[in-house]
This record gives sequence, C-alpha cells and structure tokens, in this order.
Amino acid sequence: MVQFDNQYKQVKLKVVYYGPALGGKTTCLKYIHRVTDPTRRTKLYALNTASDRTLFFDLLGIDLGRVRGYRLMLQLFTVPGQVQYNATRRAVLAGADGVLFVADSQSSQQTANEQSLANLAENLKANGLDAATIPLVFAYNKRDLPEAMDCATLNASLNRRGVPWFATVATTGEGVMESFAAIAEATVRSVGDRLGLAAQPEAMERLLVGVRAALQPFLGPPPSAESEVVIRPKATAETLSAEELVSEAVRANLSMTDLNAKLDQLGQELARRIRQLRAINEFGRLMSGARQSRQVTSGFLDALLRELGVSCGSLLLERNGTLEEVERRGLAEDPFARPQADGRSPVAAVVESQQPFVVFVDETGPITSRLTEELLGLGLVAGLSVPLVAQGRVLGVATAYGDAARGAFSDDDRDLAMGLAANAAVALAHLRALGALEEANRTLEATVAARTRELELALTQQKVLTEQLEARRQELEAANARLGELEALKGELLSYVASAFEEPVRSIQTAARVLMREEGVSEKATKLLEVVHAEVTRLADLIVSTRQATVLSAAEGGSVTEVAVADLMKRALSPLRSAIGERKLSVHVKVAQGLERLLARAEQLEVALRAVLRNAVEYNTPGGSVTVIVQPTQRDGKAFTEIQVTDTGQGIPAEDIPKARERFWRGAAGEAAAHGLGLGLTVASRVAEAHQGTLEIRSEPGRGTTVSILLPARSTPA
Ligand SMILES: Nc1nc2c(ncn2[C@@H]2O[C@H](COP(=O)(O)OP(=O)(O)OP(=O)(O)O)[C@@H](O)[C@H]2O)c(=O)[nH]1
Ligand SMILES: [Mg+2]
Repeated sequence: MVQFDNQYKQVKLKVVYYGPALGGKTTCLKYIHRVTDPTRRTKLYALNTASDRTLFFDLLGIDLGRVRGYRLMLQLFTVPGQVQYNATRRAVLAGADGVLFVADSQSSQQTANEQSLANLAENLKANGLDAATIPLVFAYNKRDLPEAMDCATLNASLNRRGVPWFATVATTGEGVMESFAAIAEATVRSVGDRLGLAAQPEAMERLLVGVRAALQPFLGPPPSAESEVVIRPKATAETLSAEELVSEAVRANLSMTDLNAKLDQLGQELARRIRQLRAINEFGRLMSGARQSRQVTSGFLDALLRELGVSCGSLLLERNGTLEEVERRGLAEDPFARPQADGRSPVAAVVESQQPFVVFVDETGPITSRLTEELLGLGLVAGLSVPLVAQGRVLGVATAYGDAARGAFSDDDRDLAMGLAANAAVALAHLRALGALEEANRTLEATVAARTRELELALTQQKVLTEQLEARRQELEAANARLGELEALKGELLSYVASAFEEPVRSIQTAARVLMREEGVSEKATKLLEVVHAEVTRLADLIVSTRQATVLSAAEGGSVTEVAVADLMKRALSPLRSAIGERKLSVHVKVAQGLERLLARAEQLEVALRAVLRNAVEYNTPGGSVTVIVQPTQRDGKAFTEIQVTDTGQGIPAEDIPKARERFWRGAAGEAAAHGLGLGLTVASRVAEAHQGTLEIRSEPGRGTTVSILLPARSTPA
C-alpha cells in the first residue's frame, strides 16, 4: 500500500523479502545496506536472535529519487522464516507493495521453499493482497553450495507466474542488487499504474529511468563491510509462543521502527539544516569582505545555485523603478522575467509582495499555463524566486531553476535561498551606502578645493592692493612732509617779515601822530598826515594779523623757554600804547608771587596775550580799564597758571561766546570796528591748547569781558 507522507513530501513503497528459514533474506538486506550510498539509505534495523535468525523483521529504507515532487522511498522488510512465526510474517506482510522471494537452492530445502511460497499466498490473502498480481521476483540463493539444484528446476516448481528470477549468492552479493533492482522497478511500475501513469507510457518510462539511474551506481562489486544496527532481545524465540503476544510485539516493533526511521530522517534533516546554516554563514562572511557590487551579485548567484544543486538561474536588480538583469547562468532567457497572461512577470510579483515564488511543473500532468510550457520547453520543471530585501526595501530578485532529476524545491530550499538573499541584500545595501558616502566626500572635497582657490586668489589680489595702498601712503606722506617743510618755511619767512616791519611801521605811526599835533602844520599837510596815519595803522594791523596767522599755522611749533612775565607784558602792550592813550584807558598788572617767570613758547604766548589785550583795549569803553592778573588756579583738581585779562567794555552776548574762538569771528562790535582779521581769540585758544592748557571766556554784556589763558602749572620753572 503506497503511503504518502506530506510532511516530508515522500512516498513509501513497501517491499517484503519472504522465504524459508535460513534462506538468506537478512544476508541480502545486509548486502544492500553495505553497498548503497549512505545518503541514499537509512540504517539497517534488525531484531535478531544471537544466531542471527530473524525474530520479527529487518528493515532498510532506500531513496530512489523524486516523482511528482515527492521523494520515492523504498522500505525493505524481511520476515522471520521459521515456521512458528507465521503471525509475525502475516503482520509484516500487511500493506506490502512488492515481494522478493528468497528461495534456498539446496535440494534439501525444496520442501521448505514450497511450504514458504504457499504460506506467502495465504498471508497475502489474509492481508487483502492479490498473490496473482502483486509485484514478485525470485532469488534462487546459495548458488555457491554444491547441493544447489539448477535454476530451471527451481523455476519450474516455484515460479508459476513466470516473474523475473535471479541466481544469487547473498554472502558475496552476487545477483543481490540485480534482483533488488528488478523488484524495485516492478513495484514502482505497479504503484505508477495505480497513480494513473498507465495511460502515459512516456511519463512512466521517465519514472523508471529515474529509478534505474538511482540504482545503477550500486550494481557493482561490494565495498568493505559496514556495521548495521542490531537490536538483540533478552528473551529467546522459544519463550514467545502465544500468537497474540507475537502480533502485539510485531505491531509495537513496527511503530518502533517507524519512529526510528523518522528519527533517522530528522537526523538527516538536522544535518541538512546545519549544512544550510553553514553555507549561509560562509556566504555572509564572504559578502562582508566584498568591495564591488559585481563581487556580491556574481558570488551570490553562484552560491545560490551551488547550494540548491542546480545550474540555471538569474539575478535582477531594481534600478529607478525597473528590474535589470545583472547575472544569468545556464539559460538563454529567463522565463520568470517574462510577462505572463496578466501582463506581469513572476519576478515583478516577487518584488511587489516581498515573498518567494515557487513553481513545480508535473511533467506527467497537463500543461496549465504559458509559464509551464516555457519551463518544460527549457527542460526545467521547478523554479524558485526570492526577493533581496534590506531594511524593508526590495533591491532585486534571484531565481533558481531545477530540472526533472533535481525535482521540486522544498521548504528547506526556500529557507536557504531566503537566507542567502538576505545576506546578499545587506551586502549590496552596504556597498551602495558606502558609494553614496564616497560621492558626498568627493563633492565636498571639490567644493573645498574651489573655495580654497577663490580665497587664495582673493588673498593675492588683496596683497597687491595693500602693497599699492602702502606705496600711495608713502608717496602721500613724502608729499605731506615736503608741504610741511614749505609751510614752515613760509611761516618763518612771514614771521620774519612781519616782525621786521613792525618797528618801522610803529615809528611812522607815532611820527605821523606827533606831526599832526604840531603847531603851524598847514591844513593840507594835516590832511596828508591823517591819510598817512590811517594807512600806517592799517599796515600795523595787517602785520599783527600776519604774525597771528603764522602762529596759528604753527601753533605746535617753537621751543619752550623761560619767559619773564614783566617782559612779556611789556612786549604785548607796546603796540597798543597809542590806542590805550587815545581811549584814556587805565591798565593794571598784578603778578602773584612765584609766577614772575613761566616756561612757555615765548613768541606764541606773546602773540596770544597781545591778541587778548588788543580785544580788551579795542572793545573797551573810553575811560575804562584793563586788568591783567597772573595767578595760580585749579580746574577739575588740576593746577593751572592763569593769565586773566578783564576789560570794562560792552561784553559779548552769551550766545556768541562759543563762536568767539572761531577764525575770523569779530562779533557785532568788531564788524562795526572792522579791525584786524578777527583771528585774536582763535589764536589765543590755539596757543593755550598747544601748551596743553585752555582759553576761558566769561562776559557780562554792558559790563565787560574776562578772558583767561590757562597754562598747566608745570609751566612754572622750579
Ligand atoms: N554459502 C552460502 N551461505 C549463505 C548464503 N546466503 C545466506 N547464507 C548463510 O545462511 C545462513 C542464514 O542466512 P540468513 O540471511 O540469516 O537467513 P534468513 O533467511 O534471514 O533466515 P531467518 O531470518 O531465520 O528466516 C547464514 O549463516 C548465512 O551466512 C549463500 O548464498 N551461500
Ligand atoms: Mg533473517
């Protein structure tokens, strides 16, 4: 009875080795176990007595490859040959899909052979199986013994259905695999028939070719001996007499072996999982060292195909919203990348859903779609597409294709592919981020370089400008110095000319005045003398103004010397004597003790004092007085020497006082009098400042004006 196991996607076919006691059934299974590929078979489960006589049965699983996506697993059972174990034989025979009858060729055993064959027919019937149709093959064993009857005789007496038969020597393995291949093929064919393949001879043939191909490698000389699992019971066969007990034990043992087989499969699956994890890990390690995306894409597809055991596949990466093929192996074109009936390709669906896509085409079934047709046209039956997802974004799709020999992709295959794809996606995302960073760096460097060049240019330009500016400044300074020199020269010349002219002009002025008062001067002469006096007075005023102007232009110049206050007063007042006399003014001079001598620029101070005195004389009222006091004083806690000049003139209105120091200001009275150039107070103020002092003006209109030249106290010699 065919058993479908959906969990492991496999079909189990049960073949029972039947025959007389000691005929060689167990020896056959041991041989098959020994020669088959460990990845193709389970362990050999045996529950035998100490003398190797089968107590219940022996069990061996053989993997024959895939059919319709299911793994084909042949389970080989032996029965105990001893007559008394019939209940066990019947139980073991239940659900058998095929029988291999091991006959003992020795003539002494012919009766036992015949009895066993009859017993087989009975037990098949008891299990609802048809002895006339069940797949059956004969092995005429122990051909090496001298007592062996010839095969024709054995065949004539035993093989009434005319099924395939083989001459075997189980101890050496002769004919064992051939007879096994025959019963395997007969059983698969019978199962195929029952699964509906009878109507599709080509599909059936492909199935059988697969079975033969699976067994072909083992039809050769045997390798060295290998251990099998032997479970030896404590009790002997003789203690188990009750048939019920035997049946019970058989059932228990059947489930035990079934569990053992499952355990074995689990072990194999675990080993497969570990292999997968190793592969994913190893791949992840490789990818972490990748420096170029080509290394990742090519390495990934190669690893995927290698681990899945296929040779065809492709890798598409998402770029600007479309999928571009970057790798392809073993195919002229990629069937999953082509749009299907709904206009969409399977790979596009994978990108959208972020889920894997698995296809298996049953070559024996009807062609259901264009995709199926395309796959079969390329000699492929299975396809598996997985998305490359990193940080929730699909970067691409990888697809692997398998042929009929490889069979369908299992859940394990899908998990493996997803694991590899996740690693590749992370590696690609990492490389892309790295690329973006490098690009940003390059842009930044370029910007910095450009800005640096601009700055360097600006700096060079600025340096040139600074140099030009400095040259201009030096030129200007030189011109200024020359100008200063010329100015000083002019001042000196003017000062010299003015002082040289002063005395003769004063003399002419005095002479003219004296002559005008003389008795007997004709009227005509008096008129001429008045003209002379007026012109000379104007000339004297011009000289004063010129001297003041030269002082003003060189206020900081001149050296400090010791000045006798009495001399200073005399020199300052001397040009004013006639004006004082004319106005009948009285002049008083008071000098505080200790201030008889001052440290000052003598020429300047004389001009300043004369200017102040001149104002005091000219703007005075006739008969008034001019008082000069030289005294120590304090301003803001600092000591000063004050030269104070007070007149009794008309005074300056308060609002005009700030203007009194300005050049050429003469006040309303001054304008009327039109004397000099109005430089007097300006000059006095500049001279005071040149001595680090100041000029103070106080006035009471109608009563008089007081002007003080304040010089720092240190101006007094020690
Ligand atoms: N000379 C020779 N001895 C064989 C051959 N096949 C099996 N034997 C021997 O026959 C004896 C019985 O073989 P088994 O394989 O245990 O027989 P069996 O059919 O399993 O017997 P039960 O389990 O008791 O039914 C063993 O000693 C084997 O070594 C053979 O082809 N030639
Ligand atoms: Mg046995």
